[in-house]
Amino acid sequence: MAEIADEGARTGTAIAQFTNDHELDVPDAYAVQALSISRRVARGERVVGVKMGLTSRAKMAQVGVDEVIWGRLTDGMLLADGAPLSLGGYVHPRVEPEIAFLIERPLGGRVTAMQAMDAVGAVAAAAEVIDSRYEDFKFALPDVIADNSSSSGIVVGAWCDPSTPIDNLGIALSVDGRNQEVGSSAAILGDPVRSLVEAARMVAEAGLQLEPGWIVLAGGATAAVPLVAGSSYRVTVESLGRVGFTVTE
Ligand code: OOG
Ligand code: MG
Repeated sequence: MAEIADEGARTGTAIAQFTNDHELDVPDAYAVQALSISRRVARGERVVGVKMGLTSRAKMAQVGVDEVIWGRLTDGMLLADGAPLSLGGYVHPRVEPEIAFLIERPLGGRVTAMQAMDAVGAVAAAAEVIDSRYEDFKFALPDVIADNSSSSGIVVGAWCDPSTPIDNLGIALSVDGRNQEVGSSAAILGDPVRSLVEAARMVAEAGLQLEPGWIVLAGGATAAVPLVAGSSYRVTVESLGRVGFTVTE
């Protein structure tokens, strides 16, 4: 399964849901994810952080799964702010607004929100390109976990002072200059720092900790929007700034 998930991601090819004809529980799905990422690492990629997923009602409703999940980020997923993005290599990509934390001190296990923020060196606005490898973007909870929680690309904006309040920031996702999704960072578990607390707890279950230099994405605050050739996408987060890209024809 790890090979199928990895090949689907590497080549941008749709795959069938594993749960259609396999018993797959959540712990096994995370084991598939870990194996699939170790294939990327064997090809020379480096783990640069984790992404949290389904931390807002809007996201849960869009994909019909209502459990918080996480995935691994590698340097191969990093996209430069403002750079053109080609649809080659994707199955059916979407973009969503995110808030990113830059980890400065190791963080893992059960921590308070205050301990979590103490480990943060900076915060930023970010855009995540998600691309489920499953046909029709349809999956059950174990499927999406095995598929690295749809991780595909991340664009992180300028790093800002970690003391910037982030609990209720206005967020907009615009397409060709028009707002398509608007929301608040409060949609992310009530406060994005709760997502960081969950990240610390969940990676510890996998025997990991959030490492200095890692990026943690808190999870989409609004529904995701499909990428269309020729369109420009921009995420604006009040107080943190904006990031974006244009999809090439
Ligand atoms: C799953 C990934 C969810 C988020 O921010 O909630 C995610 C998906 O929607 O395909 O990245
Ligand atoms: Mg996301």
